[in-house]
Amino acid sequence: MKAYQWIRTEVHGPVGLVRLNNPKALNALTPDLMRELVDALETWDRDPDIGAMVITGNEKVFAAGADIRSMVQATPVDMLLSAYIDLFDRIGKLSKPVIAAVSGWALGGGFELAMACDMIVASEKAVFGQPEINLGIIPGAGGTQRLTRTVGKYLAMEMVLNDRRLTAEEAARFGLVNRVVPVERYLEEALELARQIAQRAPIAVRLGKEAVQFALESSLENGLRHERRLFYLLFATEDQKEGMTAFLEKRKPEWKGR
Ligand code: DAK
Repeated sequence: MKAYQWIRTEVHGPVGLVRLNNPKALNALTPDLMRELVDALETWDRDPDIGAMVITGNEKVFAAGADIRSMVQATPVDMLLSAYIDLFDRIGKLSKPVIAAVSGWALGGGFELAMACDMIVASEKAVFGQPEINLGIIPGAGGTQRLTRTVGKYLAMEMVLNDRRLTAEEAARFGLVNRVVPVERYLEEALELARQIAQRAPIAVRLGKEAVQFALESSLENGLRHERRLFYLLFATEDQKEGMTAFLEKRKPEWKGR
């Protein structure tokens, strides 16, 4: 893995970890930082030795949003042409699972980044919010769409229109996070979850992720049809034969990712 300026990368067995590293601006997501983040994640997405990825910040802040400094004087055309949103979309298109390990602030684009991940593990100090209204704008990287699909219209309205922020416990109650753990343990917990998933049948994990994502984009009928095709496809894998044979032989399966 290359040396990056705005992120730190570590490999923990089959898990790739990215630490956002722009501490002077509370991990504000500058275009350069986003470019490095996506580059690291896409590199691991292609690496057969990596099965899952974790994105984290530090105990005080996950990310305080897009870089306000670089947007003050922007025109609509600047925003339209900015690479920012394409970079966000590329995170949503990764085929391996990505877990956000969040402590402290996850605001604006930082919260949208967490929501673009597949799972969220929160420390009890995490705070989630879409404060863009304070800047005279609205969320632009999924914050009105992903949030509403998860928490429903009424709470999303309050968060988007009036900067209602959620504590970790509230976020758990509204289904926004997978679990809340003490601050000393949130990163280890996210890494352990990633490690467990990375040890499972890789193609089934990949297609399972695709199927769950599709549920957010389609009618139930189309979603069920799509699920069934992916289900049938798995019967063409060696891992399906191995998984079922191992069950019957009362042994652990050995996955090949084929
Ligand atoms: N951008 C740039 N700098 C930031 C920043 C940000 N988002 N957040 C914090 N900083 C900087 C502060 O300016 C300050 O810098 P110095 O004054 O030291 O130079 C330093 O980080 C420490 O911040 P504070 O002094 O404010 O720290 P506090 O602990 O007092 O407060 C806070 C922490 C997180 C509550 C506060 O910093 C805060 O409210 N930050 C802004 C949060 C926010 O409004 N986030 C939304 C940003 S807008 C797009 C789609 C989406 C987007 C963009 C484009 N396209 C479709 C193209 C997304 C937009 C956003 O996310």
